Amino acid sequence: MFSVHDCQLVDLPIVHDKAGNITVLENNNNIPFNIKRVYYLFDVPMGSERGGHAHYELQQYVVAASGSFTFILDDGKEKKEVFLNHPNKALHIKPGIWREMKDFSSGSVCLVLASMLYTEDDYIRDYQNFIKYRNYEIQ
Ligand code: T46
Repeated sequence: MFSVHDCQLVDLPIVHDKAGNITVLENNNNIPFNIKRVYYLFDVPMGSERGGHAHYELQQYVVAASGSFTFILDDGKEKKEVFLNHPNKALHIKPGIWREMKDFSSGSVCLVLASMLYTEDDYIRDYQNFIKYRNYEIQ
């Protein structure tokens, strides 16, 4: 079982050019899992809150491709806030971590690289069930 301390910001490589920068992420190279799915959140109205769930198995790299937002991570014992505001950083979210997202700036894009295809079976959407799951695993 992972804690919020296992979910760290990772520096992403940048190919600098005076005409602009490129960041490249490749399976089995600079990503610690196989990317099975890519999705992104956009047009998030200011003041919206998203998330409110954990995943049993899914790992993610989350990048503020544009703008900024805040993730609140929770392992059932501790919480940690992570502010993302630059495409050169990824937040690596390990399995079994509850997350909330807030403070989306205007025009922000939240890009997610995910280790699994979408399945609702991988979600824990009820916080009490999440706490039960974490406590059961900790024993
Ligand atoms: C996370 C943040 C950053 C799909 O049909 N396929 C998908 O791949 C996804 C991610 C979602 N959906 C559907 C399922 C729900 O009806 O889109 C709806 C919203 O999905 P979800 O509740 O996952 O949305 P968010 O923005 O709360 O969370 C998602 C990720 O699931 C989550 O792990 O970290 O984006």
